[in-house]
Amino acid sequence: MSVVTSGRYTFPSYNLVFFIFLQLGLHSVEGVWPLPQSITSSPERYPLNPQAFYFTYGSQSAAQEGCSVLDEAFKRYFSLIFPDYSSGRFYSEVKFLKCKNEVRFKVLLNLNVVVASGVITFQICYYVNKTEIKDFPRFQFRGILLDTSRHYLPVQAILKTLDAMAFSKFNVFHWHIVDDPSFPYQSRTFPDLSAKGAFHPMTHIYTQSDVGRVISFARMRGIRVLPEFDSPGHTQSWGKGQSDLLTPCYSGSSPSGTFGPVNPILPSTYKFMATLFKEVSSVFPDSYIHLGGDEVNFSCWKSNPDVRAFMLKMGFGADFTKLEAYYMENIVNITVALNRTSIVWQDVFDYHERIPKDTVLHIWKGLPASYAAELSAITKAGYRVLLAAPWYINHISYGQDWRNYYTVQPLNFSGTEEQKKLVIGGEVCMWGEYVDATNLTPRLWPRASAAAERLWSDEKQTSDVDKAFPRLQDFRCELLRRGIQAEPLFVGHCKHEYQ
Ligand code: CP6
Repeated sequence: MSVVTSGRYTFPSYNLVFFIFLQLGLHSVEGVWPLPQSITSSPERYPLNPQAFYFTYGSQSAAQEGCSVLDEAFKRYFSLIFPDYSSGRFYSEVKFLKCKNEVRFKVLLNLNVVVASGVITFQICYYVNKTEIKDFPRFQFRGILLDTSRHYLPVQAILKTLDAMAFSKFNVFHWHIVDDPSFPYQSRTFPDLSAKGAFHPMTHIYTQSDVGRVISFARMRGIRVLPEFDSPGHTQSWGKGQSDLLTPCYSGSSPSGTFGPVNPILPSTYKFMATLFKEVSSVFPDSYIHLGGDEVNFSCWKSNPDVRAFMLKMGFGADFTKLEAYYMENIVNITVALNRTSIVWQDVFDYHERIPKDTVLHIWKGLPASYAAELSAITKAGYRVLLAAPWYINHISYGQDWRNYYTVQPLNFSGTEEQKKLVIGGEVCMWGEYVDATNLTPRLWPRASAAAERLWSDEKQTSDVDKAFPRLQDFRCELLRRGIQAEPLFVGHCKHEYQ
């Protein structure tokens, strides 16, 4: 058993190879999801005794005993393989006798019910087929976006999602933490942002300790936390706790009382942003920060005479994309000074902004034809790119929409081999307009798992969506068994319902 412990990638990819092996502990190859790069299963079966079973570090592995991420993962996965043994309910009096090959796992679990009284000796056997797996991810970035501004998601709901993410080998939690409707992040330096901008100043916030819990829970599961503080658009809630940050909109020659995007013409704006991002970079250890930059509405900037005067002074004329570019360049430079790499939505590239070459562009717009053209253009310019457009899971529809997420071909665009290498991965976006803790889990799973296989597995081996169907059905049952309330794909039942 070997373990991937460190990055040969810019995005360290520390999901663990043994995760897959462990799924085999209870189910046959059909339940293995996402499909490993290579898996050979023989009919040879071996008894698996929980009292003798243990995980071990590969002798070639960079990590060795005492690595808390792996030691803790060993414990979690032990419980998933031997749930009854681990709960301590049934096995305390049980002796493990020699197991015979013909004893079936399903039958054995039924024995559990009668253990309550007396000292009874049972023969309890788990079996695993002899299996060899060689595995590694196709893409280094496999993310899920949660939006905690449109609806507040309790920390528990986030942790549950992180757990489910690890089961599908996602390795980046993109936390779209604030936006127009609310500002739940409780800032140390600017506490008014959440005190005035959250849905509720005490209950609908993420304290520093909440954020710390999310980060360490994610880290234990091989998941990085990528914070997004989206600006200059999508910032209505910021204005409540930070006066003079947003642009005053005008109606004719006087202020209308409404506000637009962040005000790009004031030095105080950049001072504020530098302080905020300094805090963000101390709270979130990841080397990447998502700066947003999407969907800026120019009408308020246009209405404001001070903004128009600034434009003339800067030589931007009436081209507001230049103003947006000027703003984003300044924000990107702030994160450069903090030794962080930026990720921005594709809009920033579309405005031809002068941004550092290591910036990652995030594609969210369009139908297959248009995102393929964008992939070509961005990689041609030499930037790395992340693909989200085909995996907008908040846009669900009747029927088996997971098939659309599965059949995406991320590298099917015109470009050289070098260009294709610049596609670092993809992301499933769960925007929050119609999603809160009541419907998050069933909407996300197993849909996101379909994207997960596209991002992890070899495209040729997983090109047949009909072959994937029974495997995904099995995997969805496994998610249920692990406490994730994943939706059914279609008519059917789960085997574990009868155990
Ligand atoms: N919020 C923010 C959103 C979206 C974006 N940014 C969005 C736009 C269109 C669709 C889905 C989501 N809700 N901040 C765009 C990246 Cl279809």
